[in-house]
Amino acid sequence: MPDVALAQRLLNLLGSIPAERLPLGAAGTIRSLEDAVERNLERPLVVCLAGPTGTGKSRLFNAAVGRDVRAVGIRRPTTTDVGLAGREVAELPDVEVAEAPFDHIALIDLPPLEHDQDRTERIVALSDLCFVVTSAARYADAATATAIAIAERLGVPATIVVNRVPPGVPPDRLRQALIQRHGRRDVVLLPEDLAGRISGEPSGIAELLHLAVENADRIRRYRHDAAIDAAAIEAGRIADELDVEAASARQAIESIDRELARRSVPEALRPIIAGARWSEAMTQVDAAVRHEAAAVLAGLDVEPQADGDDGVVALGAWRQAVDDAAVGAMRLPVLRWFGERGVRHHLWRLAVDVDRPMPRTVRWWLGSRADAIRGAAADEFDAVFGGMLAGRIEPIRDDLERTATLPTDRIRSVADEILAEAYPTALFRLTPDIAALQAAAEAGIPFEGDR
Ligand SMILES: Nc1nc2c(ncn2[C@@H]2O[C@H](COP(=O)(O)OP(=O)(O)OP(=O)(O)O)[C@@H](O)[C@H]2O)c(=O)[nH]1
Ligand SMILES: [Mg+2]
Repeated sequence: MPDVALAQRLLNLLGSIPAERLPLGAAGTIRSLEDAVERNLERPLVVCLAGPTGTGKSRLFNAAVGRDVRAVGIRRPTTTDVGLAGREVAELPDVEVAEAPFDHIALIDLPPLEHDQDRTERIVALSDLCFVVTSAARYADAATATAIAIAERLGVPATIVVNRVPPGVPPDRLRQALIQRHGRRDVVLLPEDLAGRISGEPSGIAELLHLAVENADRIRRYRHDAAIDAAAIEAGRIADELDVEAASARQAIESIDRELARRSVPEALRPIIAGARWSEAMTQVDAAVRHEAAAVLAGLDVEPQADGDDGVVALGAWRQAVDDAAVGAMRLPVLRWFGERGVRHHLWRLAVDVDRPMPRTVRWWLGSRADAIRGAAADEFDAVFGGMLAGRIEPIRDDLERTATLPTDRIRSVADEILAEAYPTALFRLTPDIAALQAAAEAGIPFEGDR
């Protein structure tokens, strides 16, 4: 099982990109990633008990389940088939599932490794966590070493569970001996039950399974899922393709900004617009804006979008402002009353067509502020025209901006993290730190010494 949280993050990143922006085939990648995440979320944490014969695997299994579902015995081997409790495992459709008091875990009891190594390998391969069950008497034998080696080769984190540790054995010494034999690994010591109770009693195994569930995400991270890995590889390619698009979008944005800065009302159009009736003038301005917008986008592989009314509204607001400025500038109320009609009628035409001579009447009505008002109104007109032009380009520019800022770096880094080499399982510890270890000790889990 891989890091499902990472896979989920990759899925969210890919999902944040509008479908029409994704390259061909990306939809298929997203779907298979979705399936893989769902499958992984539904899948229980698969924990197997593997190891030499007679070390108490089946007894631990029974203790975890809370009743005698597996034969336990002195005959060697006792177990010849696979036992399963808690949850179904997709790869073991024919194995009956014993009900168990633990959630989220599928616990598997195995025949002894010496008697069925193939089966042990197959089951370890599909497990998330392997408890290599050995005993104080058998910890040093070849079957224990082989079980550890199998888990390691398959990239499955393993905890050595030393079962049946007699009361007289000093735990530190036993740990030291284990390190000498198998290297520094995750080791748990379970004391021998002198009363010889076979099942139905709470045992260290219950707490171990509890710890496993609490650390399920971390444990799953050791494994790879082929479907998620494949999707991560694809995601890297998708990010590369999107980067190409992003680069050309950035170029287009630069070119648009450059062109926008250069564009203004075409000089030849000014007298035509200024001379026309207001409604006709608006049509002319609108056509000029459209023409300039087309020029800004010339050579780019984009289409201007359908027009809105914003341009007309902006033009109306501008003319109102010109009117108000003209009327406000008239010195006397009586001039205002008479002048309103005549002067403002001229003023916006003067503002549009800066080469048009100012009629004496206008000059007379507005007095010394005539030039300033005309100049301000003209600047305002140019600004409104520029705003209309920018408004027409804006949706296209925004669209390009979105393409240019897709989270491709994050997609690549999450994909890389998914594909990064598996964590070294030799470093795996079921209890990740001293604090957790102490907490475990307080909870009665029989860990002793440090690691
Ligand atoms: N006293 C004591 N006996 C135990 C303990 N755990 C297991 N046994 C005994 O050891 C013997 C073997 O136990 P099993 O659970 O069958 O061992 P196993 O590892 O499943 O053996 P295989 O199925 O052959 O691999 C049985 O007689 C158990 O009663 C323990 O903690 N204390
Ligand atoms: Mg058994």
